[in-house]
Amino acid sequence: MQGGLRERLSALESEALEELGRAGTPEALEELRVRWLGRKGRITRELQALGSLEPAERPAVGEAANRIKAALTELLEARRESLLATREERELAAERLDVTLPGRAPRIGLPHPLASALEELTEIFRGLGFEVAGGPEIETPYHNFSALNIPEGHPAREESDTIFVGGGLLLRTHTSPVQIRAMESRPPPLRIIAPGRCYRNDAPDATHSPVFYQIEGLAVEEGITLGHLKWTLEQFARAYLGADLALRFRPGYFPFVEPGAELDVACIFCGGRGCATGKGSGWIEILGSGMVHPAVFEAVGYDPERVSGFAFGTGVERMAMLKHRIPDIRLFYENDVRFLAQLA
Ligand code: 2NM
Repeated sequence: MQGGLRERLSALESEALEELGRAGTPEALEELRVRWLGRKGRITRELQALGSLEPAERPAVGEAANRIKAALTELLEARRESLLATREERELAAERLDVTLPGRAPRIGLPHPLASALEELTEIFRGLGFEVAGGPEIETPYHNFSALNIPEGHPAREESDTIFVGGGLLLRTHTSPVQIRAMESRPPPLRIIAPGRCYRNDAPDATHSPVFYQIEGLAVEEGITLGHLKWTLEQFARAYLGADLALRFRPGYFPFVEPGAELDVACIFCGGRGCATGKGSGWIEILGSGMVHPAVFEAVGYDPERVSGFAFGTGVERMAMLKHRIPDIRLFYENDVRFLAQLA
């Protein structure tokens, strides 16, 4: 009987050791522990069988059983730790981040060339003492035409040039109505520019776009002269296009000014020798201007006997095209990223 128990214990030990070697996960190992060393485990049950032994045999067999139990416990613990370590290593390897890997560079947006031109032009006029004014893009014919001394039936009112939106309203064809509204709402002196979007019923081509930007300017106070206008325009043109520019100031007609004048620059393409851009003249018109017509002052309630003023208007695309040698106004509105990035 005694020998039988010892042998069974030793066989159980080999069996347990073999199973232990096969357990591949901490969970499988825990199952083994319960099966072998738990309260109803096989080793535990063998130890309970000690009670049926001769009292003299119990110590030796008990000692052997306890040694096996201790050895198994120790082995289980060691194996568990090694399995846990292996698992953690595998998990860490799977989650590994290479923090030295370069990030994906975000694509940075760029200001649109028109936005840049608008800002640059605006800053020049700010530096000359002008404030920025704004107003609606949908206008009344009164503010867009009548108050500007453009009577009904005038060719500038042609349906073919103006986009009407119904309700007797239209899309402003210039930013002059902003100046009219400014004069209506405050007394002189006034020194403002009106940058903004304008609309005309034009078919698009290299120099026309149905949507375009203008900057207009207006200075009103006692004693304003054509000399002030000429000086202001020269400062502006040199600041934007270059200090050593050849300029030409010549008469021109607009219903809302008297006298009216236009400013030309020597053609950047042919240097003034004459080419298609300047229609052979060697000069390119960059803006219209003049002394505000007394009829305009009367329309807004200013006294033309007391104040005088100058006004001017220029196309933002046109100015940017000249400065950057852009051949076609439609490039501003097609949003070809190659063009946009090249100009930014
Ligand atoms: C131009 C040319 C000449 C102009 C006049 C006014 C106002 F409202 F004061 F009468 N604003 N803008 C003006 C004058 C605009 O653009 C070519």
